[in-house]
Amino acid sequence: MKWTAVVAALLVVVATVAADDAHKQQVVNRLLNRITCHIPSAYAELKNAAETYDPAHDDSHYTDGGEAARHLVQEINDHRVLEQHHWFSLFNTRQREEALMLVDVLLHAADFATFEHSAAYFREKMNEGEFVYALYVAVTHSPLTDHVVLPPLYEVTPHMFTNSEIINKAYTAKMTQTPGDFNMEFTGTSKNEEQRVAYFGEDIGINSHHVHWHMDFPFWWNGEHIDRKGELFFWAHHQLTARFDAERLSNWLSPVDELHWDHPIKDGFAPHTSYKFGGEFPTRPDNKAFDDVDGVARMRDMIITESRIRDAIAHGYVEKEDGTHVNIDNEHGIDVLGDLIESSVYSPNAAYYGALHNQAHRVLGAQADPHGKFNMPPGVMEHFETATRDPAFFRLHKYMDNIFKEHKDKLHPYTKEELQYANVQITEVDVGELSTYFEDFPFDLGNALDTTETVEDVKVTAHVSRLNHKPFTYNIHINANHAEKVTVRVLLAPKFDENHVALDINQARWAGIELDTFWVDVPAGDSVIERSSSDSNVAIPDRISFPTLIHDTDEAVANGSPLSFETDHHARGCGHPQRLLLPKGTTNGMDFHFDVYISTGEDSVHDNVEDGNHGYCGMHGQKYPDKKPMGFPYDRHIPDRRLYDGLKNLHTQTVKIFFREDH
Ligand SMILES: [Cu+2]
Repeated sequence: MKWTAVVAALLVVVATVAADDAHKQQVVNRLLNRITCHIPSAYAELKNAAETYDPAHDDSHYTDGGEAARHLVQEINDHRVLEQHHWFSLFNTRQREEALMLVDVLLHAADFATFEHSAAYFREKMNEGEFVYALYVAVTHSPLTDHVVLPPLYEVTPHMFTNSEIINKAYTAKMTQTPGDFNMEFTGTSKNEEQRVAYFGEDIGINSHHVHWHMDFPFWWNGEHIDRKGELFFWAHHQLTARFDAERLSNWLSPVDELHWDHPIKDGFAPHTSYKFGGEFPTRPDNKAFDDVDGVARMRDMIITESRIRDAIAHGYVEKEDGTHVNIDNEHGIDVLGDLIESSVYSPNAAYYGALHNQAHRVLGAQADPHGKFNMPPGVMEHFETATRDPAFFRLHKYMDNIFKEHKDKLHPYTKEELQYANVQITEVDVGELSTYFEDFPFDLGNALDTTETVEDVKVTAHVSRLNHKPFTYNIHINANHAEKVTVRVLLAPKFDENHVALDINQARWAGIELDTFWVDVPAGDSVIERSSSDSNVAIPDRISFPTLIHDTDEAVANGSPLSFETDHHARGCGHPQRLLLPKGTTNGMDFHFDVYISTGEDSVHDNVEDGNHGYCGMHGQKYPDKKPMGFPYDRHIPDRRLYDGLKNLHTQTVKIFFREDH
């Protein structure tokens, strides 16, 4: 073949792949658009599949011979599945089973056409909540949909991310055919001090990160092994907790206290949020004493579960079902404990150690109607989308975080040999201005509303105030004895508590926020490592809005051109929102430790790690890129700070974060 022919052939391949991606994107958009309405006739292929496809007799198109599809079809025919127009909660055992049946079907589709036709078919027959969950999980994990960008959930199921007042206004707008843009307030009033940090717990980006984290790392996952899943459960939630405390300190509030099963739950919560179907989310008053929850757990079960886990930590081993022991007094212990506490399918002994985290979410969610007397739907704590709104979420996670800390504090402190890295000396780190501000963010409410082919849609949006920061850079000046790849870890930690008492090194290290971890080749001699906030490996950029996604995809499909957005960059929804990289700080400047720690590049698992969101979310389908424990070198007790003070490869300084009222 002549080179021109080769190039032409390659171009055809590239164009086909691009067209293929655009087509897949369009299918996923259409499956999720107007999720509570039937597939419209304008989506001819999907509508046709929904009506004529027969998943129970298509064995050759599924990698399991069609077993999962036949099973689900049988359940539907036997009228065993949850009706449509009903709430769905992943923590409801039967509802979860049904959603997972669909995940099973989709993940066994041998080709995309089967994926598409199965999804269309079951979309019309299953509960909408179950369908959305299953489709999101399947798109996240299926190799057939590698480049598909999932639309932001806050625009697919807006009810779960906004409040009833906004939804009511949206309905009125549609009824009166008047476009509207409504200002979404945070719940509660300033009489409630917790409201000062509602901008964080109710941030739709945080909610979105949290729900995606649990889709990337489902507790029920029994497919291909996910690396360090238990440790990531610890780390992602530890970071959420530490970040929440930094926001609290920025607002003159004390760090969050942990939950106690035998004390009343100090803060109540009135969600002001409604299900699309199922009425209002239940409200919990202040100082509610815990009640046993019928069919879920008694409070003494929770206390027993906790003490079994803490016994394991004290013993330094977990007892497996067969009576053998797994030693946890080592750097892998945290991974085992994460699996145990959540608990996931990876738990070595769920019968004995229970499911502390999942049960706690259910128990907290049901406190408004613990005996089912009032037929209340699940509480906000029973959905990953809504859980962080409730101050009880952070109390619960502080409680579990302290259990993890008990284990970490038992491990031997790092030695000088483990911490030092003779090759590099950090001479100086200059950090640009760190400042934050609030801005308005609009999102689309179209999917909150029912639609018919006869009534015109009107544009309905909400806007919400959200925290952002000015982009910043920092330069790390180093001197290296020889050229080598190095690991750079950047941490931020509050310097003072709410009474302006300085945190000691052990308090500060546990309150630390991972800003970035990255690898870079350094030359021998003096050099400067330049890094910018937008490079951070813990954060993701804003999601592409659903209307834009639909518009750009339809255009690409119509023109046979590639998608205009970078699918790889936007494919994952897991990741701390980039704009929340910095805590709010204060008007006069709030003091933080800004630490840079450099160690050998041998800490890296992969030869090459592209910048992304691996810090809190790992690398999809690959090993976590950092060999060291998450949080290293501050994850263990520090008996004597002089050891850290003497390290040439650690640079620590105080910086200020300014909150700008008028930016
Ligand atoms: Cu979570």
